[in-house]
Amino acid sequence: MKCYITSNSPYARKVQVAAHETGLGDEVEWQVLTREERAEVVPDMNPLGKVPVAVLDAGNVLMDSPVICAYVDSLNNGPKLIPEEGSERWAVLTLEALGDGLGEAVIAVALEGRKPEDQRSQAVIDRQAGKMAAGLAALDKQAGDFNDPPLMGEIAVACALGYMEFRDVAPDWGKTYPALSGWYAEILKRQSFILSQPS
Ligand SMILES: N[C@@H](CCC(=O)N[C@@H](CS)C(=O)NCC(=O)O)C(=O)O
Repeated sequence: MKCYITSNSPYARKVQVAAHETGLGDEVEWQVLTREERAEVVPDMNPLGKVPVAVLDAGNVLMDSPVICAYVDSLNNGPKLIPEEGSERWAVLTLEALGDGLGEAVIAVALEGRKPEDQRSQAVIDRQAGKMAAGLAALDKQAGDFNDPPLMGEIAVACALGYMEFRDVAPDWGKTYPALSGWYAEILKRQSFILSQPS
């Protein structure tokens, strides 16, 4: 399997972490693209032009990080990152969706904030920052119950937080959300996160 990623996408990082956590990191051929290469290469595989996108050995394309991560987990013979059944499965997928949604809000705040002042919409920033804060508050309450070792939900949350720190959109967030921040400091020590740091 070939997986197209960029070096700082939180969604691409999810796939990297999932592959490393399941021992499959070396089985994937990682294609790290620049933004320009992404614009050139990715639309032929994913019409939305987004990474991550994966091409399987048989040639079929998988897109969207939840799909690619679920595929990686399907190849995994060890403990699953996504439980195969029961309420745990839906809890993990729901936490993954919350992590992904937090990432979307963070990206929206960062992109809007980078626009020249006369083109920037404070209403957009406030709306997305509100979602970000609500997501962080909900996660801070749940952090004490997070799975250890992490499953797919925790991986998505940590990748979103990693991007939030990388773009510095919520300086000092750890003071407001101490449980989440303490948990995040620990998960960053895992090899899978060290190997996939945004750059
Ligand atoms: N829902 C998608 C989101 C992927 C996504 O937003 N990727 C961004 C990078 S973080 C991207 O490639 N954006 C390029 C663009 O929108 O043109 C997933 O989970 O994979």
